[in-house]
Amino acid sequence: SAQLVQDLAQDFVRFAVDAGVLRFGEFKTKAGRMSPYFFNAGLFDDGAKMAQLSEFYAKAILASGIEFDMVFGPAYKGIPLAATVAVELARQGRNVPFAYNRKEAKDHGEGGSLVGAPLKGKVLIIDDVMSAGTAARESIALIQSAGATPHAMAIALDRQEKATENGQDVPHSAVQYVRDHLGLKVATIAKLEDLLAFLAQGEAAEKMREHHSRVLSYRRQYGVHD
Ligand code: OMP
Repeated sequence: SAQLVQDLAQDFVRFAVDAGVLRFGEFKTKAGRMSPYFFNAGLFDDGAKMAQLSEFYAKAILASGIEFDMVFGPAYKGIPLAATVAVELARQGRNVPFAYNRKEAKDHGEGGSLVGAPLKGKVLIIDDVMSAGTAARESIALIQSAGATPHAMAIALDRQEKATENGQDVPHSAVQYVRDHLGLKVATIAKLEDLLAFLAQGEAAEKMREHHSRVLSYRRQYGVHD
């Protein structure tokens, strides 16, 4: 199963690079760092890519052994993710309810900001990347106030880098914070270390050597240990 998870991570990195979702160059992150790579999940932009993406999530979630009673997609990016992951989980034999939130509460008709199944039991939050963990904290508060349990989170890529608080680097990543301080289980499809392994091996090596050394030095500067 460790091999399966490892293969899944490598397949996912390859898929994301081929789809142009994972790119190399110079990008400014939310924290203001110059990153040699960027993962833009919004570029999974057709039906076939969404189908593949949701299959990666579903496999990573089921392989993690994490318990969940339903899935929740935080607006906006989490909404199509939770919907398609719920479809794929059902295809793989785990049909569970799903829900998402609106950013603005409606002023007519059905009140409130929640759409879909009522939030209850162990909720699995689906998101793309966590950088500061802002979206995670908002989802956790929302799930708690609905009387359900924010139990776990599934993300596509763990950048494994130091989070920032009030503009300062802290020693832990957003994923570590959510896991160790907020007590959620976290399932990830791939991590920075999987990206590095991809850049270092096989047919990718020649073309990707330059990217590999840039990503390595970025990790030296901002990376965390897991
Ligand atoms: P939080 O919701 O604060 O954890 O931030 C997630 C954000 O990270 C996303 O909304 C993106 O703007 C950003 N991001 C990526 O999507 N991909 C990356 O590779 C890096 C970042 C980032 O800015 O750190």
